[in-house]
Amino acid sequence: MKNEKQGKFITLEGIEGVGKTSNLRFIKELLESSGHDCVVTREPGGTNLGEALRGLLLSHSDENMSADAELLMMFAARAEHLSKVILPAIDNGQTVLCDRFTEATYAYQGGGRRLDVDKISELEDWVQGDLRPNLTIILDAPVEVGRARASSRSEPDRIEKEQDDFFQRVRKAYIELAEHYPDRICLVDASKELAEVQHQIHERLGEYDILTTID
Ligand code: Z5A
Repeated sequence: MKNEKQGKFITLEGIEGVGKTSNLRFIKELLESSGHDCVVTREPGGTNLGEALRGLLLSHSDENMSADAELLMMFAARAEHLSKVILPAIDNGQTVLCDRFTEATYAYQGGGRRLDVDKISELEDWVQGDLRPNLTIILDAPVEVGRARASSRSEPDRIEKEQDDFFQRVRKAYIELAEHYPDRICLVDASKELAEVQHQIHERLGEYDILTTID
């Protein structure tokens, strides 16, 4: 049975450079102004083990990592994150705001790497049980827009080194997720200027009843 005081679970998704990091702070402030006690975290990562796995997953090793190993490491990091951070916070009535979660696995490992979506779904059920985010906001923009914005930063990591067609498949998978689960996943047009993107995010949080004031 669900605890009355259970907190919300909100995730932010999108291809690289669409503005997740830029908008995470904005969302946190909106939530806090409605009385939410927020825990901000990220995937892969969020725990000591998760951050160590993140290092392995994104590092520039000469050795190719198999797609299955990549998938399993994402879920290993997620299992630890759920047990140490996400579930305790939700049970404590806090709102968890997470930079990427399982929708990224469907998009990158399912869409990008073309792994069997049924395998991902089995792992999702195994690791998460029936837990799904209350709301996933996908910041959507053409691949060239995200890549151009991200290009001003440091050297690309192992996944960022993929070619445009990989990211086109990732973007398509994200759009399909929003079409399949409109009750909990929405798109925001992130190609607009930041103020407009934030206006859309604010609207979505209202539409999905996330900003209801908490006493
Ligand atoms: N991954 C996976 O494969 N499977 C999984 O299950 C999970 C993850 C959980 C983690 O990356 C990698 O792991 C990711 C997917 C994979 N790999 N890739 N690619 P991450 O999430 O830590 O980092 P990222 O995807 O590389 O995100 P990012 O590049 O940091 O992008 P961002 O956070 O979305 O963008 P930003 O840093 O906020 O903005 C980029 C620049 O654009 C910056 O200069 C901003 O000032 C600017 N910006 C932002 N918004 C705007 C607007 N609206 N207009 C103009 N300029 C803007």
